[in-house]
Amino acid sequence: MSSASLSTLASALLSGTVKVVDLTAPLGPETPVLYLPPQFGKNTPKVAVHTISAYDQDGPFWAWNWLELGEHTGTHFDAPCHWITGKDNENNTTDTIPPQNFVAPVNVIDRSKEAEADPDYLLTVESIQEWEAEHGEIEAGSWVLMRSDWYKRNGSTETFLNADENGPHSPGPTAEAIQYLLSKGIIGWGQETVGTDAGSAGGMNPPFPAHNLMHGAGKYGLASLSNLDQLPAKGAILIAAPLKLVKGTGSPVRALALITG
Ligand code: 23J
Ligand code: MN
Repeated sequence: MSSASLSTLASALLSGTVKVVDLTAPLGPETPVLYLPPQFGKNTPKVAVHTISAYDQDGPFWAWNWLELGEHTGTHFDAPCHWITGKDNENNTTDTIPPQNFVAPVNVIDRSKEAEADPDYLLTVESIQEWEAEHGEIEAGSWVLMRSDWYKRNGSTETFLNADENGPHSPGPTAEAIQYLLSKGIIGWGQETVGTDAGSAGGMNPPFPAHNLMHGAGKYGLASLSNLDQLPAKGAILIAAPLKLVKGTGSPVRALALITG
């Protein structure tokens, strides 16, 4: 590719004909985190911010904090080593994933109406194929994100996790949908809920199919995304780079999209 395409992009960014959309939720003590019932083991903590100094006797001219922060907190990236199926893959940790993989085209499947009508909505192969018939085929190397408008619930853990005595109710993909997307060669799957799987995914076959199948195939996940309602179905570029945590299984990210118009 000639350097002209990058100069075109540079001008478009400066003139505002290419815009940057923030796909990231606020990250702080109020950020909802996943809750797993006891049979699944331990849980991740909420964010804690500890003051080192605030222009005071602990640091007269400066303010700084240290954080207690789970890798899988808020808007975050799942690396293949997060799941047992991906544990022996090459370059499966946040510090070894090739940086080229952090910038890619993105397909956005809008199922917000369906998720509003049914919080347990599951994206199926047929539904993806309908989307492709309307918007074009999902290409190898691209991300697929499901828009559900679920991010509008992220102000409270209760509305975001949406659990009752039967467990959490939030949308996600079927195992077959993930298999289909993998057959297309996608690089990652993401959505707006607390994780990349549906609330009901613990009872699926395999359990947590987005995690199990994507990471087994060496691919990535993005969870707790925001503002997918600002993206076109096709044509945007997603930028989502995890911290270079040594042997990291995932990381909070500042997820961004470039869009035109
Ligand atoms: C561990 C177990 C189950 C799930 C998750 C983590 C996540 O959603 C995550 O943040 O990766 S569903
Ligand atoms: Mn995760």
